[in-house]
Amino acid sequence: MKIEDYLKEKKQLVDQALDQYLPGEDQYPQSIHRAMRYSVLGDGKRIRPILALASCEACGGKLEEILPVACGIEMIHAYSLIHDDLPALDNDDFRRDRPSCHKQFGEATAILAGDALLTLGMRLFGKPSDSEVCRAVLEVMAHGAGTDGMIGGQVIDLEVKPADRDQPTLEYIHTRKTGALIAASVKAGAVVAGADDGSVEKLTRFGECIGLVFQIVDDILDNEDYAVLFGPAKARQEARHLTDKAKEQIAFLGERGEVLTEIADMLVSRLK
Ligand code: GRG
Repeated sequence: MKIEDYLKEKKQLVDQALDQYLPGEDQYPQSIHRAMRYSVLGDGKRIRPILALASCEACGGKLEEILPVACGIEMIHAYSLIHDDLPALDNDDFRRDRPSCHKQFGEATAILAGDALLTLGMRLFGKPSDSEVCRAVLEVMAHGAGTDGMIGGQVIDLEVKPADRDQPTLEYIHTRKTGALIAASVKAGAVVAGADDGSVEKLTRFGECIGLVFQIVDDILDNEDYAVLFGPAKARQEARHLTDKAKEQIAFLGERGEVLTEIADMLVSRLK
């Protein structure tokens, strides 16, 4: 199967499951459920849940076990975007080509919609059939989304002005703000599949490398941080180097790692 077809098929699967896991628009209290659905079901790439599915499949796991976890991950991602767009943070009026959540529903509802998505996401991490797996997934995701992960990166991004960012600071921000949730998605897939510790470790390294690549490419496209510090050509070179490193980590998967390898190649060469 071509990678484009794989991504399309898995995006559809995730979108259908998200639709089912989210409370209905008419469910009381309607205002919050409408805001949650609006933000999650907007036109996103679903790269994090697809990585979780691909990682789980590469390790021989079952799709029905990872699907709720993958949806929980996308909900956490949607919450981070809602909160990031708020006036107190990035103050963005648009997200995914339409008004951001607070523009559409008001600030108070947007804050609560983000909170509710984080909570529902966590609830979905308790869905796999093995309780030990649920415990491990909760640990992986709470770590990836918390103060040593996404939130930690966001805090330093707020506190250190772009002009004052040296390479270690940039690396701290980017491995956490964007990279941690991407790495956690790949790791959660391996954990749900019941992969051995060595394999989980290698897949986590893969996730960390492509997570950083994702942000470096974002910077190149937006001419920010990495692109400013190193120049776009060197930043691109670093992204390619990290992609090679990522692929080395999963060489042990052989043919089963093909989809993840192609996703890594796609992320480094994306143009939007
Ligand atoms: C405010 C809790 C909190 C966290 C903020 C992820 C994040 C941390 C902020 C998002 C800011 C941002 C736009 C960063 C650039 C990289 C990024 C995460 C882009 C959006 O992710 P995509 O491209 O979006 O996967 P789609 O819409 O495709 O899901």
